[in-house]
Amino acid sequence: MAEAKGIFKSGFVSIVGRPNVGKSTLLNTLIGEKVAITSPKPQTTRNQIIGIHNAEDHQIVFVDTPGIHKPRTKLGEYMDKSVQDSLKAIDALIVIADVSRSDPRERETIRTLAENKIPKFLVLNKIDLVHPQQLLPIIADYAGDGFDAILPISAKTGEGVSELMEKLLSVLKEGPRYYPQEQYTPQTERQIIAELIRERALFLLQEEIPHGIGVEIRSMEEKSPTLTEIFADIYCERASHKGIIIGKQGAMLSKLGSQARAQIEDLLGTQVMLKLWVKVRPDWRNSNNDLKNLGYWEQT
Ligand SMILES: Nc1nc2c(ncn2[C@@H]2O[C@H](COP(=O)(O)OP(=O)(O)OP(=O)(O)O)[C@@H](O)[C@H]2O)c(=O)[nH]1
Ligand SMILES: [Mg+2]
Repeated sequence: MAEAKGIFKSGFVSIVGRPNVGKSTLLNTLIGEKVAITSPKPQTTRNQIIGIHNAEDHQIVFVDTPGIHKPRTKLGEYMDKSVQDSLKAIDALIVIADVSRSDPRERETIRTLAENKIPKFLVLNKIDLVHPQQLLPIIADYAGDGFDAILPISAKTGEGVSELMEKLLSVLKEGPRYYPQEQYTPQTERQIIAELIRERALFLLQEEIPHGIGVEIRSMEEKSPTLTEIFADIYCERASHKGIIIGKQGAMLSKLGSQARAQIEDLLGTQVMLKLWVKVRPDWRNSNNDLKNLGYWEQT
């Protein structure tokens, strides 16, 4: 960009919206790496996930957040606080709506978020699922809300994502490189691995069970340059859930383990020996201690 010559631009950009609208999918597409886990079930993301977009003349630090919902547990309150915290000290805001389904609560959430006085963009996601003509009334409906732009995109196919990036760059100001250029996330390998295991649980298990699951990496050891051994605990809330997670003769746990292992091997670039234990922790989502152990606590 000619006008940016000599100037290094940077900033923090939060990605917010209701559950399941595609915030984490967009983060991954923007970064070009799997930084955040995604799933067809709502309330997948539980805390702020940072993804860093690096270039020679700019750095954008994206903050993915949990979907905005009414908290019912301490974990829910923590998730809600993660969203509120992500709105402090940011340089721009991406608000996402899902155009493939209509939800009156979404309209209300977006109106509230539009009150933020920073540069803000409304992203209409999942356009690959609707006819272009369906977009016009939606755009018209949001037109008066004060967004700097309304951008139809598909986080999944990448359509419209480069236009969004250009819009962001046009509002970002001169600033420091907050993270080293080669870093695309500050999350630790342990954190990413715990999330990859949880993602497989979200895909493989039905309904409320995955929402009651937490994953703790007990140990991680490089046995050799080509082999990593990982022990992880899966917390669930009831003995009946434990039975379902383990499955008949261990079939479900073994499927979960082998799918997670494949993803972890991709991440680490070594072979992985993954040992999973399922533990019952009744009501862990309301226990300060358990939340702390699983990393759901004050983060800054
Ligand atoms: N067809 C289509 N599906 C999408 C698109 N973006 C996301 N999805 C799907 O929507 C579902 C939810 O995506 P996520 O990225 O996990 O949504 P999220 O907003 O992060 O959800 P929470 O973390 O639960 O708040 C997943 O099944 C995605 O594959 C899109 O552009 N098109
Ligand atoms: Mg998410």
